[in-house]
Amino acid sequence: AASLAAQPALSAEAPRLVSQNGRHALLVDGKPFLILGAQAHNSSNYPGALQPVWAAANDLKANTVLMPVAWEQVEPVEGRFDFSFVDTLVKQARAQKKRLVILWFGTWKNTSAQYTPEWVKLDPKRFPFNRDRDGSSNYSLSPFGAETLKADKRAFVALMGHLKKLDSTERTVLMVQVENEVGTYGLVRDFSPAAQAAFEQPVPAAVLARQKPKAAATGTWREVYGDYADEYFHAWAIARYIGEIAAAGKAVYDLPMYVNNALRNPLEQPPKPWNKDFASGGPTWDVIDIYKAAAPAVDIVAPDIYNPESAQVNANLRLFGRADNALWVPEIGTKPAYGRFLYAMLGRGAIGVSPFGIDYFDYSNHPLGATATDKTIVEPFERVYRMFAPIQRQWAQWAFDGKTQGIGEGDDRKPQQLDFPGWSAKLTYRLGRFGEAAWGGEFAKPAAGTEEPGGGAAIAQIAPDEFLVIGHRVRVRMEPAEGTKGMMLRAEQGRFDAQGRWVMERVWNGDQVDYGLNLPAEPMMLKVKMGRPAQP
Ligand code: N0T
Repeated sequence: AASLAAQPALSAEAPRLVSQNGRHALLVDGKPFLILGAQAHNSSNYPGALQPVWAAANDLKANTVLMPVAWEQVEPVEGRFDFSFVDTLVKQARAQKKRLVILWFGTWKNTSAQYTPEWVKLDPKRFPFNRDRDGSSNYSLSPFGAETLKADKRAFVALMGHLKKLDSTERTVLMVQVENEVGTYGLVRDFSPAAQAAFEQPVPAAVLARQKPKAAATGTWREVYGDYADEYFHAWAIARYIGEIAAAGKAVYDLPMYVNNALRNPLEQPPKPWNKDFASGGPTWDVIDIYKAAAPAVDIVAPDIYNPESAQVNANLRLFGRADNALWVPEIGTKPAYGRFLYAMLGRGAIGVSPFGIDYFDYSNHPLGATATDKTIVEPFERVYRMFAPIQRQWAQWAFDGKTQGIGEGDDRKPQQLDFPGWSAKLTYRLGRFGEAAWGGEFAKPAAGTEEPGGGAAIAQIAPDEFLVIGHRVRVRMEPAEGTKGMMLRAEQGRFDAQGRWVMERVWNGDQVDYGLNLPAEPMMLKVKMGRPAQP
């Protein structure tokens, strides 16, 4: 007993990412965890700014807050570190029963150097910017700045060392984002002498090895990639830079790490060579393999979703959710139209989601986000979080096991279908009580409140013939898979209690099932039992 007492407190297992059969889970305390996130505004990383962040995160029913930690704030004087904000943040997060994702705003924040300390900003000789073709200096720091890399890495390592000291027992911090929306707007790559020399080297074998379809040639970037060479090279240079920082940080404290992406148009297929239409060198979907090759310490490339067109959202979820890349959406705009896509993300097995700007700071993120700054900004997201919060761990496990699917209403308002082994879910939107209403007149009118697309559903196959249906503003019909016979036996409206047991509130029948399961404006949870008749 004496020797036991002398031992330090047992550390909880560090959060880590695991994969099976092309699906992913973030293990926290050894079990899949679903990040129901809330990202604070960019300038809320000061102790006095935290109260409106917790208030909004609580209203949202978020379990995790995504918060920047800025290089300028932790190392205002070179070599002297101040992590007092991190201490306050972690302490308050614990009191609020929230987990954290830390966003490292270092060399690049939305591609710019604005979050670097003054001693970096004021010394371009030591911390060089990208150069244009004519030698003129660009606004974005060069990934070939050896001193910049060294200094950013040192600060990041200090941050990770501090987190290790602070959090190895409680594991309040789940993941770390390294830099923010990197790349360069308006310039395809660095043309400094150091960059040019690297550009004329052969493409590294690790990059070629990941190229699909297999690269036709070996040689310089231009020889292998032609018109795409400049963008791919810049992606490689930035990825290598971030990868080195992430690896050094992990060596000190091994947490999952990711980068986020200001997206290029995902519907442009095949992608055209860069034409000033996105931040070149950022982790856009077409260069995920380059990032994987150049930055193996970066676990996830994540999309920041600020275009609410349903075709764009769905394409991005498809392109970023891969067998080698867990789906994780660290930013989605706060406009109400985005709310329904949470069903698509959680149904597709995302390890988590987070609207951006969940914070009652008096700053409106219109037009990327909501116009409001009050409680109404959380409502479209709370509506969905409310349903998942009580079953978050269970949902993450079902998703990891490949049992979940989900979708948000399309801008075309058309019916959708989700296929499961043995059964299909048919989703229709905007319908009055009788659905397709062959009768016309009043019967054919869309249901009130469906003027804009806003519905969606996520469904888990919790047993071979049993489904959990969560959704709002959608009509769901469960049907036997094409060519098979079967029927719905029972639909229970209910919820899960704190122990994870299903509590039935009523059985839906008659009008409530004859035309499909009409999920109303406020979401509902239904447990649906299907069955197949015996051969007569
Ligand atoms: C995001 C956020 C924050 C369709 C914008 C989005 C956050 C950063 N940047 O509020 O600054 O830190 O990651 C860029 C969106 C590009 C425009 C897309 C137009």
